[in-house]
Amino acid sequence: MQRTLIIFKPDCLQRRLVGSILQRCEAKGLRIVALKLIRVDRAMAERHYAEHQGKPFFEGLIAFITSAPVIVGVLEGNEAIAVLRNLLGATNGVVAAPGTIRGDFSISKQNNLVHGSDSPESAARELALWFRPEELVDYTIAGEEWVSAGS
Ligand code: IDP
Ligand code: MG
Repeated sequence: MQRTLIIFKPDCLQRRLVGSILQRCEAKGLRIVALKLIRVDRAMAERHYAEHQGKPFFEGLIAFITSAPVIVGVLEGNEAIAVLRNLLGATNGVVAAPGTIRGDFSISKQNNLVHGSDSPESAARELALWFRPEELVDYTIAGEEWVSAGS
């Protein structure tokens, strides 16, 4: 089992798409380990997007992610990091494949609705950045073997 960070970005909440997108994640077989609604401050945004510091879109990205509340969460499942990235589709909503979240709901490079960790290293860094260990909830979920057996 693997864990990945998900952020429902401000456009996702403003467009009332959180439920539709979380539904796709749950239907796929990912389960919620943590979830919280927060307003991101500039320092947190800069830490999360540190790898993009200096890029032309950086300032706009920080302004966007701090502009309105987000929902940040942790999802768990077989190959959760790659599974979520595949559900999201390409970064740019203009070219993201239909059937993916960005392909179906986004037509922007920046306002692409959802963040997902891009590697095990990123997931570990991002989980530690956004959540205290006690916020990650362990529990059993009915029927899990029907979803995840045989991985
Ligand atoms: P990712 O979210 O698919 O991993 P990254 O390249 O890590 O994409 O970029 C982080 C975020 O920065 C993107 O999700 C998007 O919101 C924004 N972004 C990336 N490239 C551009 C761009 O060229 N113009 C505007 N915003 C961008
Ligand atoms: Mg990225």
